Amino acid sequence: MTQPTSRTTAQWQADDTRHYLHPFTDHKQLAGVGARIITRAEGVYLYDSDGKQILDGMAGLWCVNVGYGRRELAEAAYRQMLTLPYYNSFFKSSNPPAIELATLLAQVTPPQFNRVFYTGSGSEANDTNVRLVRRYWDLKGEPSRHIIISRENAYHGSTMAGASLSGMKSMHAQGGLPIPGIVHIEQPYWFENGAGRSPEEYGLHAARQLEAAIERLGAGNVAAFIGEPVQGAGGVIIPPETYWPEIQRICDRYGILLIADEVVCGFGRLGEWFGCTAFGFRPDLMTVAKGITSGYQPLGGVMVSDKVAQVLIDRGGEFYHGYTYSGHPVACAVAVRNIRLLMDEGIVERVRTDTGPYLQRRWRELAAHPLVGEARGVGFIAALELVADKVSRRFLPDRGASGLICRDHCFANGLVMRAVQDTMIIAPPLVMAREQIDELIEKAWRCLELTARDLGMRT
Ligand code: PXG
Repeated sequence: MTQPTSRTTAQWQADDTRHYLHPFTDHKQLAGVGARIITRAEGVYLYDSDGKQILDGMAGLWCVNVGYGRRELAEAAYRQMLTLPYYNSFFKSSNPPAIELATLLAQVTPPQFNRVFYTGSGSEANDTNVRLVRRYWDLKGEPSRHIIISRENAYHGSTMAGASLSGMKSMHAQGGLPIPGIVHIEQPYWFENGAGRSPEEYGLHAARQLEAAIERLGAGNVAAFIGEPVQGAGGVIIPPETYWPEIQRICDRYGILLIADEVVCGFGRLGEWFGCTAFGFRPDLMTVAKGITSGYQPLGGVMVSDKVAQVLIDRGGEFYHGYTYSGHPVACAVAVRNIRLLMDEGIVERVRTDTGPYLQRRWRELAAHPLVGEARGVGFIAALELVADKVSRRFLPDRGASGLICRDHCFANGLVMRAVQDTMIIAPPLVMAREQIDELIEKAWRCLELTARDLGMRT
């Protein structure tokens, strides 16, 4: 069924331009072209206001893990809205879905995690992390430990603390960020920074930037290190195997807390429930959002390890932090149902053993294209580097332009594939089947051809 909606696309776009300020958008530019109006979705396909079908290679925005149109999630929300649409978790109150979800999260997360602090989003959860680690060190009697080390080109959200933890210069330039006490080190981006080193050597080199920063700042001033197991919004930066074990060693050596931002990697994206398991490290805190509800409801949280939670509990005193929607009953009821779907239907397992390896095998075929310098990925996340020269890994002269050309061809050809500069990225719904993976690869190849043609490259 692909019929258009009651209003025309032009009518939707006119009101959109008049009244809606979109996130991460050049508003002047958007007003000139009008937004793409997505009206409905089913499985792994989106439909726009002209009835056009688009294969969603980005799972919405890295979040619709179980795919679109799952009645079970709609029914869970409907039932919960009728029973208890809202109540707060302040003033010694709680509610059944929040408790049920907390219990389930303790089961599916690594063993050190038995407690969750709920938020409404990933950004809020990372703000919570900043408050929480500083509170932890205060209670431990080491208040000078307040600096949090993050990485260049990381993405941890768009609130004041989230954007500060993020390592994106364009974000910092707007609004005087980062806030004090946040320091950034090199990202483990072998393709761009690893020239002359093997991935293994480069992984150690990049991790040791953390050690150098701790030595420079003084270990007694450092509270925590935060990182995405695989950087998502930064361009699907997959660290070499040696990176995370070395980060773990350094955090242990200096006694600093390790925070895994699992907003993108969590709930199956890498073919494991969490990215830290895939890369073999053991965080003290873990940021979750997105896939926790498959995006059907806004919800985030911080998983708090026993080591950290015990200090809060034993020392006592109020932690002056929380949100109106912490533990929202409808969002939590949907998350419980979503996690059960992931478990009962073996969705994470399938990505690990079947569709993930298949996607990765087919994705690497794209490396044969003259425009592609590297095709990388793990589980259901992947990237292509568009380059001028495969051997020297030289990017095209107008950095970022070819990525946008390719992205526009993708949309026009019924595929959502995102561009981060000249890196093309995908993170499809975890339920994408083999035939749909074939469709994705075929469309991606065609769009690479069209991009190369526009760039005047011979293919
Ligand atoms: N951490 C990570 C790793 C994320 O990817 C957040 C935190 C913040 O979550 P909320 O729910 O506050 O958005 C994210 C969000 C992009 C893009 O362009 C990615 C995100 C958000 C917006 C755009 O890929 N990720």
